[in-house]
Amino acid sequence: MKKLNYLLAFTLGATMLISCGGDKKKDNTTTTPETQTETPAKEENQGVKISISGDDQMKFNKNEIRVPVGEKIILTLKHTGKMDKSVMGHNWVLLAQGTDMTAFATEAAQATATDYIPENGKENVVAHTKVLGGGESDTIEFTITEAGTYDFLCTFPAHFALMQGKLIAE
Ligand SMILES: [Cu+2]
Repeated sequence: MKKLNYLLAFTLGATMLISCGGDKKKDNTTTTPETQTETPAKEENQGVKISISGDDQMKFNKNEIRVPVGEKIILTLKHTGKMDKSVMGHNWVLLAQGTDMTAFATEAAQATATDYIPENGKENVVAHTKVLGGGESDTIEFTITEAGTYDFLCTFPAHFALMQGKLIAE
């Protein structure tokens, strides 16, 4: 009888252990819906995708871009032309509000060693892509923290007069 009690106690103990393990598994399954509800939030965090292109006619396909303030912007610049970047290079440069665009572009056009982003004036650059030739593309990420209107331009020499526009963050 004592042996039987011992066996019973042992069995009970083992069952409890198993049920404890089962509880842990249950805990895991209850966290699954939480991770599922996190998924849409992650999608929001993936950012707002913007695309803009430049061509062999020295033009952007957009002169106005609207973005939400405080959200990650994923911007892709595509050069839809065929010309080499040494003759028809394009980049997309976003300037801080209040920047003198003509002065900046003049400085940038001479900055051949730094991909047309001038050392003197780069503090005015909010975001920029690299310079692209025909068929190439570049994607950058940035966040605008202050609502307002920002100038964007291509800083390849002599392009900004035709290749510029406004980014409106709201
Ligand atoms: Cu250009």
